[in-house]
Amino acid sequence: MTNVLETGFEFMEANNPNGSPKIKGYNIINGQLKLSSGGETFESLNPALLSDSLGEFPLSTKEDVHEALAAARNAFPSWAATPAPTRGQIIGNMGRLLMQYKDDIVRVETREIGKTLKESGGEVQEAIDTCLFFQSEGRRLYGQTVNSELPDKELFTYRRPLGVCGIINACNFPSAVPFWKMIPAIMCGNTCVWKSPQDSPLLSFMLTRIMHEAGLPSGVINLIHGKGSGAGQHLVDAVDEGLVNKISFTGSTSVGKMIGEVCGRNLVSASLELGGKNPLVIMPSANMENAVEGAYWAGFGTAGQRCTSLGNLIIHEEIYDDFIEKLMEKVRSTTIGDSMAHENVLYGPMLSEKYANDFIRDLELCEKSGARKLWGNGRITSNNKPENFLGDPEQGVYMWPHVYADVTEEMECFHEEIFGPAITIVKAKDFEHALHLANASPYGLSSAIYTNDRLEAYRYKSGIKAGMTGINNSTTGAEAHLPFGGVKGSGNGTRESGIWVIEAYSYWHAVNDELSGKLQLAQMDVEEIELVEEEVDYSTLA
Ligand code: UN1
Repeated sequence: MTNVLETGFEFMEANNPNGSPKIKGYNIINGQLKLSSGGETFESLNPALLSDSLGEFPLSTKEDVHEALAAARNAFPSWAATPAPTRGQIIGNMGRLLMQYKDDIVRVETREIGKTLKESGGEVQEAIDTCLFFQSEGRRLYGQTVNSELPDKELFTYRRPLGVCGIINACNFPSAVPFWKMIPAIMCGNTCVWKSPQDSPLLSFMLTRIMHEAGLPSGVINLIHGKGSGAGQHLVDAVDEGLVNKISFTGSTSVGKMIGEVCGRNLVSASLELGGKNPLVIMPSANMENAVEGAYWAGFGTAGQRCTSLGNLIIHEEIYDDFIEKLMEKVRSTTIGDSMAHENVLYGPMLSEKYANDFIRDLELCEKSGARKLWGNGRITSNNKPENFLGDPEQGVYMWPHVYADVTEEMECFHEEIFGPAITIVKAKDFEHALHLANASPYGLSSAIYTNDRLEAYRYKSGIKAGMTGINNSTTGAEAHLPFGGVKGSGNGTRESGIWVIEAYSYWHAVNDELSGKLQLAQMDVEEIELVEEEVDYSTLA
């Protein structure tokens, strides 16, 4: 067995044809590098260049998952007993190491999931921000002193850790989102088993190594690789076996509901951050250039693969045609390609072949629903590519930007999340109608409005059912210290980020300390203060 920090990275005998490194990846359990007990592996491919393999990673078995859970369980007592400011210091070290290695992490992230370098940079920064925020939260983690109703008695509240947390995230935010979950989890004194997304295992391996380099004791965070239906499912199944005290999941609503059911029947806490069909309303008083830019970025930045990406673009009828015309100018000239090879691309490939297939299926839903297609032609190939595609599209999994107009509430594509570069445009008769449409999908994650009418902005933010709302801003771009999460089909009401996430990884422990040396009964031995009954005629003052 090799300790994660006692060795460098192991490269496969044959690197890739283009010379890029291909590594042998491991699980990290109790600080040790481990292969799958079943001996099987899977590959991680660069979606911008499918011939570029980042490495081979263990396809973890149930046994591996259970070994990781046991490691987390063993590490729990001493980690929970480590002073919170010390836990915070280790988290601070993680933030500083992420800063030091930022350029390398950013390039690995872009190589592994195809996000542009600029966006990967933003995301790694979000992970750094999270560490810096929670470093000092370790010096707070406040409880309260509370007055007792009885004399010579004190009351206190303490935040206590939950135990072993199962962490499952999607690969679209493969560094920020696991940090949103694991950093507050360990700050509160919990230990974790992290099931890495199957499409970003190298990045997860790198980040877990950096966490250990920052001084994290063995067993506090255990990394297991594999597929959702394999290792991920074993982790969820372990809730039924009493081995997990918390699941934190970011992914689809259907999987989230399944996890919520398993956790619910075991009374285990679940944080569920699920899908969105985020509405963005454009009103006539808005600054049009600004609104076009915001809608375009919300819909097509990150190839539409954020859970906060724009879904339904709701435009007031007075400006419907003009707005679409301006938006289409931008859409038609979208620059797409591999950001490792070309500067200034708006977006790169889909996260992986799987995401591409799901996206194509969702496009069929738009076609079938009778929406009017204004732009887009499925997968980009050498015979089917938009004007500003850079490079050879056959080398990766690239999609056209898609725009569907004249969508109505009755259509299925109005209600379904389409994870990729596609937006559905809906016409609103007036503000009330626009607000109604914004609330009409089954989701409630992010939302936005462009208006210069303050009353409309006020009515929108108070009338919308969503976890997040942007005013004169796009639907994306939540900051690392505001609560992130949704309502309705977008989640179960838990939040990530900022001080609010602490609720999700700790429970309140109420302690009373009876100093009087005798049994004083609450409610019963409390001194009762009688009203002083006196007839006063206050009307004489009037
Ligand atoms: C996600 O898509 O799961 O608000 C997270 C945003 C980013 C995070 C997105 N800061 O768009």
